[in-house]
Amino acid sequence: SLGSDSAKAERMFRLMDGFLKNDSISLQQDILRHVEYTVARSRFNFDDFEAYQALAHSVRDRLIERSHDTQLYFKRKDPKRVYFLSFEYLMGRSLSNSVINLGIRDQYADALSQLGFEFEVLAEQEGDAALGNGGLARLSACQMDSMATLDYPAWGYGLRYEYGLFRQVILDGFQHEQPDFWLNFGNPWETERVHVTYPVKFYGVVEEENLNGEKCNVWIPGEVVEAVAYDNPIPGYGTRNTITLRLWAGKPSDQHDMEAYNTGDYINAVVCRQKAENISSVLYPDDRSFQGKELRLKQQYFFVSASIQDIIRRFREAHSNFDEFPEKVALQLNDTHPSLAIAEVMRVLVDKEHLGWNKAWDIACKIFSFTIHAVIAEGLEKIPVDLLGSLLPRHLQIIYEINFKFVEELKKRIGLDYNRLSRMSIIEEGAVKSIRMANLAIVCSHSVNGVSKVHSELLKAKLFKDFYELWPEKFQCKTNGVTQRRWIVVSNPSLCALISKWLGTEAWIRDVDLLTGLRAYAADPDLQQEWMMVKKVNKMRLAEYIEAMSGVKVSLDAMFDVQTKRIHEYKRQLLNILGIIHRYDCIKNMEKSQRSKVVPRVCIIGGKAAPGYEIAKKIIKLCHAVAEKINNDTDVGDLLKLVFIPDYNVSVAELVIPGADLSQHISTAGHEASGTGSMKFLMNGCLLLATEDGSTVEIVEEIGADNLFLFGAKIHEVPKLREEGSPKMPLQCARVIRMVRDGYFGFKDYFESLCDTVDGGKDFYLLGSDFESYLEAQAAADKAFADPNKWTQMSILSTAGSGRFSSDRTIRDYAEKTWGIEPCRFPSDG
Ligand code: 4GP
Repeated sequence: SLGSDSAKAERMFRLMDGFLKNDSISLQQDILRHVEYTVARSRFNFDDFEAYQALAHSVRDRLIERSHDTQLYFKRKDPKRVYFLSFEYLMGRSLSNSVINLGIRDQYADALSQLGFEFEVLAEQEGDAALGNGGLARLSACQMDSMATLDYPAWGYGLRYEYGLFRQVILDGFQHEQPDFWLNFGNPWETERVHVTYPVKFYGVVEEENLNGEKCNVWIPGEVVEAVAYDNPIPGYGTRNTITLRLWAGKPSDQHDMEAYNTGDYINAVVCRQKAENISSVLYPDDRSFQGKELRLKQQYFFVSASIQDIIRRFREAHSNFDEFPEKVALQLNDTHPSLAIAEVMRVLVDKEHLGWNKAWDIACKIFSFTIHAVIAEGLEKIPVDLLGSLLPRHLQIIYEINFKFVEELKKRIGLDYNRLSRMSIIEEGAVKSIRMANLAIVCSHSVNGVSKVHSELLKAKLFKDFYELWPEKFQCKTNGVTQRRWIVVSNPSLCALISKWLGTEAWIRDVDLLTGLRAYAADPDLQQEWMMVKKVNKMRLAEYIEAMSGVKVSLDAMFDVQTKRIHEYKRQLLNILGIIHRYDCIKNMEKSQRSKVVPRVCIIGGKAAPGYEIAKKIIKLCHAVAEKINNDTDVGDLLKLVFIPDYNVSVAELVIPGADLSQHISTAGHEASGTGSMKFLMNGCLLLATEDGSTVEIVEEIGADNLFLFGAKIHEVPKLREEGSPKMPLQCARVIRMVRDGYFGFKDYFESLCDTVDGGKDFYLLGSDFESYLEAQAAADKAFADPNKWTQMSILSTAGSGRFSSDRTIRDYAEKTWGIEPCRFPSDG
């Protein structure tokens, strides 16, 4: 214990600068020690992978030290903490990010070179931690980095899936999914906390008992699974603070299904128990489209229950009165996935702490806030009542009770408007009676936010109009951001150095608004020259990767035009491919003498399709079929190339984004909640070709409409265009679709249903009506690229304007306006 003498404790914190030293000799010794004793290889004989493991362990030691200091400091200061509950995190690799945030990358690089290894080569040995699907999951990772850097007393909670997002393997142009058993070779970054375990209950019955004359509900579970904590340190940049991402894994519990053991069916009992342990085994690979799967519901409750037990245990260490709970705890629901936490908090406060319903509800309403990442009603999670009732009988009762009280209150406010009452009810009647998780989250949360201005407005005007009218003050906007540490400092070191040189400081890495200082030099020929060189080096890196992956050699003089993100109809990779076919067709039909005027392009597409999403898989196949044709056409040569980058993930993104000249964010207006890829490209001085959707609208506000290539229908125009349908199909679009239909790229029958989505009468995503304006934007991009100075100026202005899209800004906003928390910085350097 640090005792009550706070001056003494303060001094101790100041004195203690960690046991581990960071000079080259100490680092070398540490690495070799881990080779010998952790990896258990001879220090005289180990390969790159073993060197990476030892290196990672030595970095982890430093992270652990800091994380202990941070937790101890938080404990002493006892600030209000935020607990970020997210079902998915796309952390990617940890090594480079950690040593950069710790401020010891160069020291490590030096130590390794003394040992005969290269830092960059070892960094490539690390696999990605891919415990998430797409935007939502990577956003969680960026936000963790910002919470640590800004010294907020924060915890992340999630699930430690044994199989992360599937690996995408392309065979004959078709996507195949392979399991990502990322823990096969161990995970040097995590620490298993064998003592931090909680029982998580499922099934069973609820019985009423009499407690001191009061009726109370007791849940007798049918199954118990143990949750074990695995801690992943998240170091801040420029601070000693290192926070924790705590991920839960399922483990056998002594209490599990005792009945089965007693009946003597030992083997069966063990097998059943193993099933229970599999709760955390696999990540669902569909973003926004699963419905009512028992395992998924189990996963959600498992992680929520363990997290809430952990949070309450921590609170109780310092407090005995739950009145103080809202002053010490903020719980952030990252989408609906963790919203069972509401019922769980109520269960604990009512059934176990016996606070009484009203008091418990009052507390719950003060601690929860809710971020929604969906745009359309179909994307909202619903859980069949029967399923919930069998798996979590007490929670179903609690949700019914919450709903009953809510509807009663609502009747008082709005009268007997049954349509509206039934729209707002947490319970959806119908063929399958279900719980609307978003409604549950909104009813309880004191703040509900969308992830861009446009999205937040859409929530108010459409998806949650009824709720907005009832509680306008609840509805907020928190435009997403990404961390410049990962997306510039780690992934684009040459740009990082260049920016620091011209700004005369590295302070922008913590204070990203300073990037606007680049605006003053955007037209400076010296900066432009250096800027172009950096881009060239990054393009070279990317070109080498492309050649290694696909055998296609690409010209560095060509414009690298990238669209990388999950494959979805609304994201319109198909529009991109049709545009490429059009370009190809134009080149083919051009007089040879005209070809010298064509701006050469390398079109790069990458992304995964959910395994059950047929149309998305066809888009991937079409991309390959078109690439096959174009890349082997000697008529076209370097004027046009198309490559699909397989298995797009965080570490591939780190390579692709810095090397892009142009990137496409071309969702049908009104469908992308925010989009965060665009922000990463923007930071890296890549020009955007985009529709006015999601966060692009704010990017335009920041950098000006003439600094990017906008096209397409605006949000308010979409409904009318949809009504008009195919008549708007322009000739050029009809022609390229015809080429696909006629089998110009082969697989005629297979592509038929894909073509139908465009010219089959509906064209729901408006490829036809946006086609001409898309081609115009592409032509404008060509024209700008032909003028390297102008292009480079636009590129510099893109980076200069990207500061507003840092997750630091987003997190500060959440901290101040939603969570009510303050920085709590370990006093190591002052
Ligand atoms: C995504 C949204 O589709 C994207 O627009 C947004 O930028 C991102 O969340 C972060 O807010 N949604 C998901 C998902 O990834 O699984 O719903």
